[in-house]
Amino acid sequence: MLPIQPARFLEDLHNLRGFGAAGLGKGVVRPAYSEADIAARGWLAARITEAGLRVHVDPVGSVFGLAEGPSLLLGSHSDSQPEGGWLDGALGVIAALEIARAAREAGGPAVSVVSFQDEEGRFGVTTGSAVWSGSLTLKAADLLVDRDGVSFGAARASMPGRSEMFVDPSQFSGFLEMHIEQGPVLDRESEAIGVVDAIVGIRDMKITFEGEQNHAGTTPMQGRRDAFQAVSRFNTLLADRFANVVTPRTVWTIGHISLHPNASSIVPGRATFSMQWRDGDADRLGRMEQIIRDTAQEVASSGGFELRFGPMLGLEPVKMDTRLRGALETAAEAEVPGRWRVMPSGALHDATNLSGLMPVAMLFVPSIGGISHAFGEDTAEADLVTGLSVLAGAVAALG
Ligand code: HGY
Ligand code: MN
Ligand code: MN
Repeated sequence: MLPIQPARFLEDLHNLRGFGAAGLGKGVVRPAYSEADIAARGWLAARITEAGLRVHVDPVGSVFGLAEGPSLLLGSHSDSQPEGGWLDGALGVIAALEIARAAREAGGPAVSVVSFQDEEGRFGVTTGSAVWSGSLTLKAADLLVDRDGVSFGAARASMPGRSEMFVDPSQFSGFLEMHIEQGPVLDRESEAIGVVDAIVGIRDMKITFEGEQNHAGTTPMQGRRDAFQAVSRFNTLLADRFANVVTPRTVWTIGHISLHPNASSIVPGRATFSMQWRDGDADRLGRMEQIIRDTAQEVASSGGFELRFGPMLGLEPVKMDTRLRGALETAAEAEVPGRWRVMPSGALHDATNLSGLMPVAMLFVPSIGGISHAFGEDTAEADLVTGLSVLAGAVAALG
């Protein structure tokens, strides 16, 4: 067994939480390229150097800690949602650091570490690992903009210490990512570990309805071309149209909407909103896309709106590697017999992008109340340490 040090692991996890700490509890605000994110990555690079690994910050700001020669890659991301929890991504990065240190102290196996940039998609969808894995060109990524119109190219240019070179993925024999479940299952079932069998796919695009800006008091309801009403009608119709296509696991979300000019006495002339949907079946994602486009077109034509679709970003559903997953299952059964399960991931992870480069596998620890992407996200420290032990057991076995 690798000589992991739970106290050192927890101390670094709490240190990382300090960068962008927000809210009353353990929340963080640490979006990609924010001051807090850049400072956190600087701190991480120093810890990686102290661990005896070679730091490499790639052109988009993903921070690697490289062992000499061939190695197993462990990691996740350290950027957060606009309002996030202290563990989403950070847990996998610090667990990777602790195992890399313990592996070096034990004389092997060789373990490298990574914290990918913009997994949370301030600009795209798992942008840093999408660029590294080649599923998104750097040129295309640089043109992506956040909700305030800042481009990825401008934001990454603000981050010091980036190399011009990307890390060569062929040095890695595989990728293991530990993550919080971000859902209610393990907590509800009082189980300690989830071993992931597959990660869902996703589609994400902006949709704009253009109607007619007008006076909220003098414009009769009949004949208004109120862009918010178009979104409302679209959303209601969609639920009906999806009824015989989706399953209880399918999800779709309108998480961001901007109305122009966004004033209480003005009928909004324009509404731009994010349309995101996820499912484990690529074919179902495609059928949902067609329904979304057709329904938006129907609302636009019947209500006299102009309709625009932004570029659609997406990732395909992926299955975890059998051998790596088997090592996690064996380690889980050894550590918490009968208190673990195989389960799908409804959240996206960098592991999806890496699955095109190398074998990948993931393990989950419980999220209290299933809360995530919110300041209230939390996991009992005993569960965090259990996850670390299972990950270490799998790494030792794969060694
Ligand atoms: O949205 C996701 O699933 C990931 O947490 N970014
Ligand atoms: Mn995450
Ligand atoms: Mn997340």
